[in-house]
Amino acid sequence: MTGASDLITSTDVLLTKEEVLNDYRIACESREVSMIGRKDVFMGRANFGVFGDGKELAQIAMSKVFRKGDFRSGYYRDQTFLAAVGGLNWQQFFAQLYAHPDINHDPFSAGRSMNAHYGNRWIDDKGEWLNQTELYNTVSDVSSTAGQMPRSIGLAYASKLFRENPDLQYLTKFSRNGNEVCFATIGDASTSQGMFFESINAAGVLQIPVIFSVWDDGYGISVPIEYQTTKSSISEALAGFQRKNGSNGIEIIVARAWNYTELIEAYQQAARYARDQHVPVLVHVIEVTQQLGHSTSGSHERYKSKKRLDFEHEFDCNLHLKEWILSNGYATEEEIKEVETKAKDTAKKSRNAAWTAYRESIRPDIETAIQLLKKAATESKHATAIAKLREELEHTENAVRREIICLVKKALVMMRQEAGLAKKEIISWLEKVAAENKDRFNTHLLSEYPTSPMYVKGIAPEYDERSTDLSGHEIINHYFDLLLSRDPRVFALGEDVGKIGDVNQGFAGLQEKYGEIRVTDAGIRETTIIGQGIGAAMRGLRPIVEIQYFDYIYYALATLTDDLASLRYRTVGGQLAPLIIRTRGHRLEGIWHSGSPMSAMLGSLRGIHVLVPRNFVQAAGFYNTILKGDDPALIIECLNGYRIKEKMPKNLSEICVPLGVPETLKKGEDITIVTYGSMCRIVMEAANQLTQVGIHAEVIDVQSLLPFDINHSIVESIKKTNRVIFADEDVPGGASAFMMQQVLDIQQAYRWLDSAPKAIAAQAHRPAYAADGDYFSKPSAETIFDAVYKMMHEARPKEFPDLYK
Ligand SMILES: Cc1ncc(C[n+]2csc(CCOP(=O)(O)OP(=O)(O)O)c2C)c(N)n1
Ligand SMILES: [Mg+2]
Repeated sequence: MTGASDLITSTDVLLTKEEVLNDYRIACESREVSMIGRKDVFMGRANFGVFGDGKELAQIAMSKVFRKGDFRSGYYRDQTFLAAVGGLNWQQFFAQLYAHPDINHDPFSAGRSMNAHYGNRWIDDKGEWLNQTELYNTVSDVSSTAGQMPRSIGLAYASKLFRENPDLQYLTKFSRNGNEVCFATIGDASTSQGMFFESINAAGVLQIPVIFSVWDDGYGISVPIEYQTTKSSISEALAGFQRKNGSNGIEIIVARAWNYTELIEAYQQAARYARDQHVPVLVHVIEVTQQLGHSTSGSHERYKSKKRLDFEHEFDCNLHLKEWILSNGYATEEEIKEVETKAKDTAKKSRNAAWTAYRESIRPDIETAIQLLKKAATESKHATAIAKLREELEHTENAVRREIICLVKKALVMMRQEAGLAKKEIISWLEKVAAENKDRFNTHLLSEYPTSPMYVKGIAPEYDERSTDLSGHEIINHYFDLLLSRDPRVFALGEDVGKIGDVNQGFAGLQEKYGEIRVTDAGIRETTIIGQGIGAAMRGLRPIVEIQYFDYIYYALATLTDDLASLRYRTVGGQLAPLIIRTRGHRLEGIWHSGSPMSAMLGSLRGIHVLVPRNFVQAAGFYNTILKGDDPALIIECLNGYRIKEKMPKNLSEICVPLGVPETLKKGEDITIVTYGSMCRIVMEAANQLTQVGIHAEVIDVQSLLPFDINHSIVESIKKTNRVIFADEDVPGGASAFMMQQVLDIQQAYRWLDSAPKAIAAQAHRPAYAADGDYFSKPSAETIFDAVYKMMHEARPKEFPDLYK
């Protein structure tokens, strides 16, 4: 490890007076908005604030080497950087602080994220990619500490793919020869997270253009660095990763947060390594301060010593920049004063403009509600009480939409037994604002553009007399071969995916055919495998990344739920990562190979399609559907299906399975059994046995859990059978309960039931090992048979006498 000055190959930092004064202006404005923002929270204008004070200079230095086409993957301290590259103006900064739910005011999240969570928009209003090489790109920030790290690997990895794979040159919207660098930023305390270490290691192995900047202010809220980091220094702790004598690894540069030229030189050097040579770099920015404390949630005087507070005052980077400017003769005291005064003015004006715009956006609702309540009072028997509601609204300072609607609904309840024009107007106004607020707060969980995979039409498999039976793994292997040959954007990545073509040979022989860059082995690092996929998908590629066994998805769950699943929503449709996560599950054996944690997925992956094909022809159809669209998907293949024979369709590369469309596997009129995945075969076995005793079950494979039966076809089956069982091998109250809720509640199927509905699931514990462990842990054909028979016995006891009496 070396200090910045030892590493600099050119010490000529050429700075004009104009540039220096512009830097000082940005630093001053940034500090001012932090201070005003903090006051706004204390005045009750905003709920919470977290700011970038003390980090201004380092970020200005970083901005000088940030080019169009690059990506920032950072965290909530980065306001100065964003402002320096033009990715943020201060009015927008305040709009987000106030949670102004309008993309024209808070372009990062339209009020959906708390303040300091930035991001630019990558697509046009038709959902088509903009030219990223002409943008300063920022991935929308997540709050979870180190959550930005895994995707940083993918953002940088994409540059490697663009540089090394000539077939990708046509993707001119995304790269110019892989010259793009990913700038990842993180706080010192957050480097304690596993995600950070995993990312550093992955970068060192992969040799990709990522610059990790650690803003080291010595604290993670109140916990000092001694409790966070070995040797209290992340650059020392990571010294073994330093690249040397032709080894792989990372470059490590240290620079002080208050030293303008040292910082500029450090970033120039870092950018040369990363951009030119694709060598990852850690820039450890030390002696960082935090003038205003961690956030508005409390003051840092509670936990910082006087000595530390004095240090923070003395090493305020903005003061040091000012001194440097004066002592190097770049400007006079008067010129400096002028910059400071203007910065104050700009900050104040931006705040006022943002606040006024935010309040103006709510004012029409307040005025309308007051008018409605006035009119209601003239009509209603409850005039006095309604007048009180109106007064309450008139006297509520800075009323928000919730308060307005709440008061108007109270009036409606008072008028419940009355009729009249005013009441009618209230009802239609409530409907109108409900629709508007749905638009503001509930849209873009998934793609809402013409490019959505929901619009992909089904294409059925076709067979002829030459169609032969092949094992599931041969079918999917053939499919992946066709896919890799037709679409250079697709690559496959995961543990054992490369050389041996995955543990079940889905990619067998394909690395040899398409090269290591298309079919690639990865280390055992689920979180950054997902991150590698997310980042690459954000840059126009179509990765298929693999979680070797479904149960191990838990290692990556934080990244999947916090980052990938929320991406569209938190950017109001502005950002996307159409990643495919491939895994194999169901009917595995043993505690860590249960293959069935489906409800955990349903609970955490809204924003990702969750698909459960029962065989490999269906799986191929789902891959095609997802690849034609722009959403991410989790595709869970049936582990015990790889060896089962299926008929090979002649149009394998074209078939598409539409999302949210169940398939009826067997017709019947006595009972509907709803299931998915490997349970389809077990349920079919039970259904065939049931036929022999005169019970005709209709078996439905839902095929896709998210989205679920979009055309409400299951209720149609229940209208005929009047009985239903939901069966799977997840925990009790898991995905079987989810299916039940969808059908009974959303599809209102309870109206047609003659028997109590039933959910069949596995035992609550993880499954025991081996054939008997599986049999006594998960539902079997006998479990299904018994449950159906019991239901039929209760309904028609004469026909179906109790089996066990
Ligand atoms: C996974 C997770 N755990 C805890 C938190 C709560 N939290 C928010 S910021 C923070 C401290 C982060 O400190 P550091 O990384 O040094 O960044 P700094 O705020 O000092 O710039 C904590 C614990 C969180 N956001 N995410
Ligand atoms: Mg810190």
